[in-house]
Amino acid sequence: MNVDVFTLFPEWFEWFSSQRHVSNVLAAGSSLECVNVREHTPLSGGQVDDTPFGGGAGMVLRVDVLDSALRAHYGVDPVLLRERRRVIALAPGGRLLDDRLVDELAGEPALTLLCGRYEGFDERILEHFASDVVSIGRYVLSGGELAAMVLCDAVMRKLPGALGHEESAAEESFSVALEGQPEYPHYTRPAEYRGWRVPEVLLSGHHARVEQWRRERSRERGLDLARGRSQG
Ligand code: 6GU
Repeated sequence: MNVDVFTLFPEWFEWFSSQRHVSNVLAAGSSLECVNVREHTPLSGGQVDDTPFGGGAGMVLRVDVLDSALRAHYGVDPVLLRERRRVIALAPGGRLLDDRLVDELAGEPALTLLCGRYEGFDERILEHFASDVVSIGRYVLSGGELAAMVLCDAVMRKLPGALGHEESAAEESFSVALEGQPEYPHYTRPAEYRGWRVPEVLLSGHHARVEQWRRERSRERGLDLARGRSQG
């Protein structure tokens, strides 16, 4: 997969790219490239944002600046770009990222991520350049960068080579294998700690019973989630 991130803070992604499961995916042939939007602004003094028409607090990323940056990078009108590849603007009001969307994006050959800052994007960017607007939750971050990293992290760990052989993203929380339910609880050594014992069935070596127990716990947690309760 080829991921391009349009951001005012490309250096934030250096740390992200060096994380093991990301670097594994990059070593296996994927790419994660950052484009510094500021380097492509046609405006003087490196200006990229402006005050909102109609008044109000904050600054808004300009549509002409993002047009220039996308056009410089891809050599096409950004209005056409979104027909060729997913162009995802990260904004708090977008479609909520969940396992289904992550799976869908993991199947794409290429993604373009647009990170807004401050008050966000001029609406025309979302209307004319983006194929999708995605949010990671109903709260406001100071920019799209962390959300872009969350999306990349979730997508990249689904790609071949991200996890070691012994691990698998197939049977984890919210996966199809778990019928969309959260994952069952995990335990490791010691089998007893401060009087807290690991459930006997997990120590039994009885594979079918372990499987049944895990399915039951997974469904139980799903019901708790649906009722608005949560666990670790
Ligand atoms: Cl994608 N962007 C920003 N700025 N805030 C967010 C978000 C995205 N998702 C949740 N909050």
